[in-house]
Amino acid sequence: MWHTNLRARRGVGHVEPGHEGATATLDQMRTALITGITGQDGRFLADLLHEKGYRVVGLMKGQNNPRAELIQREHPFVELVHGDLCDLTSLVTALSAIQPDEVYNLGAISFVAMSFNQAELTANVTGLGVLRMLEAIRIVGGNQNNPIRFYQASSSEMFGKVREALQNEKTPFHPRSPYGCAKVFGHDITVNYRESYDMFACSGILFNHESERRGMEFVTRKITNAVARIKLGVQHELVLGDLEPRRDWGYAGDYVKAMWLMLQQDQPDDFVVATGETYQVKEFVRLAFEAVGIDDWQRYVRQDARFMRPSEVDLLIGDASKAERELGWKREVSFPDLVRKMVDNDMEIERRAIAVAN
Ligand code: GDR
Repeated sequence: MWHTNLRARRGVGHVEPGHEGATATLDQMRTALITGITGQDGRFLADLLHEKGYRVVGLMKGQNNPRAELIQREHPFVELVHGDLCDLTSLVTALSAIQPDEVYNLGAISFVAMSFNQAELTANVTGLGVLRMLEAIRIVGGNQNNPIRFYQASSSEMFGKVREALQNEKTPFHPRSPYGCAKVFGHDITVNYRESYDMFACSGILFNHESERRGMEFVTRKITNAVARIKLGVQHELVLGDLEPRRDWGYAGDYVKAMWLMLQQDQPDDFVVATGETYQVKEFVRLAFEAVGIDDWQRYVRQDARFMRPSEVDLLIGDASKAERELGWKREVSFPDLVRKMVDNDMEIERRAIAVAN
C-alpha cells in the first residue's frame, strides 16, 4: 500500500491518462526534487512540473557550480539545494529539509564515451548514486508507507548487445559500457527497494531523447551544431566516429511527460519509453544537412578513431506499448521534426554569434 499519509492528505490520487490537467485543482502544492537539474531532462521536467503547480527543487552539487546561473536565469522558479549523489549524508539533509512528495533521479555521468575513461567514477555516481538516494528516502520517509515516490532514469543502454529485435520491459540486459553496467545496477536496485521495502519506486527505461537543449558532446547536437556552422561558413567539416549504429531517437520534451505519469499511477512499475523507429547515425547526418539545403553531406563528414568506442551498441529500437497502454503516453515529435527543430535552433544560435562577433 503506497502513499497513504502525505499524498492522501494532499489530495493526490490516480490521474487518468490524458487528464493531467486535473492536478491544477490540488489545494496544496506538491514538492518535487530533481537530481540532474542542469541537464537536458532536468530542465524539461522542471518546466513541466512548474506548469502543473509543483514546487520544484533541484539538487546542485559542487561549490559555485557554473550551471547554477543557467537554471536561475532560465528557470527562476527552481529552488536549488546543495547535495551530491556521492554523499549520502547530503542527500538525507536535503530530503529532510525539502520533504518532497516525488524524487526524480536524473543525475548521472551520462556520456557513454566518457564512462570508458572514468569507469569507477561512473559506477559511483550513475550506479551507487541510485542506492544512496533510495537509502536517503528510506531514512527520511520511513520503512513503512514511505510517502516519497521515486523515479529512476534507467536507459536503453542497459540492453546493449540486444537480445531481441524490439526491446521491451522484459528484454534481458547486456550492457556494453561502464555506463550501461552502472545503469543496470541502478535499475535493479530500484526494483529491489520496491520489492523489499514497499517503496513507490519506478524505473523509466528511456531510449535516446534529444532536443535543442542537448549537450554538444552527444552525437545529435554535435551534428546539428556543425551543420549550422558549415552552412554559415564558419566550420568546414564534421568529424565523427561510427556512422552505422542505429538509435531510437525521440524528443526529450515528450519523454519527461512519461516520467511524471509513472509517479501518478496507483502502483509503481517499470516502463520502456521509445518511438519504435530506428535510424542510423548517418541518416541523422543526412537529414540534418538536407534541412539546410545541402545534399552532398559526405563531402563534409570525416571519420576519426578518436570518436569510436571500445564496444558499441549497434541497434536500439524500443517497444513502448506498455507505456502507451497504461500511462496513456505517446510521443508527439516525429524524427524528421526533431532533426529540423535542432538544426533550426543551431542556425539561430550561430547566426546570432556571428552577428555579435561582427
Ligand atoms: P548514446 O548517445 O551513447 O546512445 O547515449 P550518443 O549521442 O553519445 O551516441 C549515439 C551514437 O552515435 C555514435 N557516434 C558518436 N557519438 C558521439 N557522442 N560523438 C561522435 O562523434 C560520434 N560518432 C558516432 C556513438 O558511437 C553512438 O553509437 C545516450 C545518452 O544520453 C545516455 O546517457 C542515454 O542513457 C542513452 O542515450 C539512452
